[in-house]
Amino acid sequence: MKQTLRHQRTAAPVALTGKAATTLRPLPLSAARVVDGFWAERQQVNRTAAIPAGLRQLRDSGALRNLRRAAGRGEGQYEGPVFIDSDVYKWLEAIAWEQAREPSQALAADQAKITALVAEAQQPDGYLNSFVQVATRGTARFADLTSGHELYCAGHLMQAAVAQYRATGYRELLDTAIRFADLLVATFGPGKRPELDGHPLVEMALVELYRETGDSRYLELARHFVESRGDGWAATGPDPRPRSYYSDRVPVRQAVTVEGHAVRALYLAAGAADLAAETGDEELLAALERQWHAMVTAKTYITGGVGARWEGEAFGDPYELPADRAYCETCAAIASVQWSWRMLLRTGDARYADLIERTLYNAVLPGISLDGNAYFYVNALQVRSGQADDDVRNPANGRVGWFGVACCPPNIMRTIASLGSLLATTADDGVQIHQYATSVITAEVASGTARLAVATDYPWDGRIEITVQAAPDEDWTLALRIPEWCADAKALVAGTGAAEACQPGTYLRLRQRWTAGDSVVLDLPMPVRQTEAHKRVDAVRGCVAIERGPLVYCLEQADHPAGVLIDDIQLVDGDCTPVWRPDLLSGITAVQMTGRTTPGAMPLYQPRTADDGQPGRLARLTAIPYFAWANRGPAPMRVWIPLGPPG
Ligand code: FUB
Ligand code: ZN
Repeated sequence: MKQTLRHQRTAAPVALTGKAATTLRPLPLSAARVVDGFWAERQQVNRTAAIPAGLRQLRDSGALRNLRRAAGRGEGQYEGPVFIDSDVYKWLEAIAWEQAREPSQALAADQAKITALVAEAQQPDGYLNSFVQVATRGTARFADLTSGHELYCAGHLMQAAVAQYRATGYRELLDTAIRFADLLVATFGPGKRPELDGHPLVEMALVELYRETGDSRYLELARHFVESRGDGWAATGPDPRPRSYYSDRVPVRQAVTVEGHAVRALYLAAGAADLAAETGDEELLAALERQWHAMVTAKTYITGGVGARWEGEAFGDPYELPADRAYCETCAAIASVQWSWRMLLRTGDARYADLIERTLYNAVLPGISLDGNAYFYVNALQVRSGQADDDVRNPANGRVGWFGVACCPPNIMRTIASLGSLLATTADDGVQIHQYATSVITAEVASGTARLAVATDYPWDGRIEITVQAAPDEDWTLALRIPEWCADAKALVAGTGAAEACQPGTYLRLRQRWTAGDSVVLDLPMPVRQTEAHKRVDAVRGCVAIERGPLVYCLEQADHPAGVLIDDIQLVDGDCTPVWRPDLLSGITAVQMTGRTTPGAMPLYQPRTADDGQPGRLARLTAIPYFAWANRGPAPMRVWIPLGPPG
């Protein structure tokens, strides 16, 4: 297998062309390496537990058997949902990014075997979809674009192929993807078939394939798919849910908010952002900024999770953010990160990096167990005692090893494997650090190369030390994100003795001629915060959420005795003390607080009383990071805690 620098230079999910109108440029994984600490542990679990288990699940679920059947060498009926091929592609993408981080013969062998199987399943004209080839014997090709997911699967194939090529230089999957993309170019677009896939994703993938190959037909097809949305061409098939479900009610340029199926909406937005970057389209960018703002100000959970409704896995109305019936699909959080990343590259605006941070820690990471073997599809913010049903997605039932519809697990795998790409960027004036992790960042600045070592215990501690290991002999700017949650950040540039003023939600820009050995210490104090929601979020009125640093906390029954039911608990305003607990949940900072149990049984309804009657007993409460919940079996949990009378 070839490994060349040419490929590694672009080894990240987004690699722009020279023409892209962005403010920032992404770094490849080889130049933004997480080397220790919190995210390194997660990447290790992803590599050693989640990804190998994922391969077993691809075998057990029938995903690989389907491809073998499509290749004409397997017996039996098609298995699983129509889009099961996409599980294989997302898993292939994950192992590609893993190899960019650290090549391995075992991963390379799995990659070669499954890549060959995918190529073998492809038809001579480039078509590839195991459901259509096996279940309909090829008769239903592009026959149900509304719900058939053929272009969605094609998009995941393209993303995996680009990843594999960028990470390893191995191009068999890329050639397979190009053959399919060429068939799509010949089939869809102006003067050809006008329909759209009911599930966006191919837009983002086509732009990335254009970026990799330079073939502008892929960019043009992406443009067509983005611009035709809203004309009603997605919802023409036999499953016509409301057009908003398919992101096909309003043209992207005219939309003022996000609506409908959350994953669909956000993959489309990410693809449109890619298009806006590569074409320099300011009007499209402005529309996306408007929609992103509407999402963040009225349709996003405190965790960064999105998609409030189970019905249609959809965004709700503004402020419709129930904690207990929150849907918050893990894939929707990942799509949100993908969209924000593209907006950040385009604009350089810190608010996108802030949302990425919030979402990664509190909406993506909760989707996978600490041991990497079990998942959540739905990420509710409250589970009550006695709540359970037969829906495998319901978090009240606990985490599960895989799902019949398994979009989320391999999506998490590829996201964690490629996480380094979100850490930092370059621009004409220097390097920008967006996410804090113990890492080594190498970037071209001015007329040379800068190498930075970042050391931190983030997210548990806000001290971040950045040491310059190499730098060109010229002035350049080191930009450090000051998180929106951090009111009292301080930065000290060693040698100058002067503390720099830091404004939350912006970048601190330090411009000078850096030399090897220079260092900056950024101190982001992390007092425990009590956060309340906008009054229109009726579901949590009178409640607070506990936050510390970038983490959202929750109460889980496992940390409380039976007499302290967290369903009934009220928070007594007072001290909230962070405590490092190496013994708990692989090591976390817990938050100790005082609460009050609500007394006795009460009828469902009763005449309003002037007070709460007898005050309940005082109780010690322990809050844990929300991402770590449900690692001790299913249990009641709540993020939002009602405020009670003072202690
Ligand atoms: O339709 C493919 C995937 O299945 C969607 O992205 C998820 O929301 C789930 O419905
Ligand atoms: Zn999913």
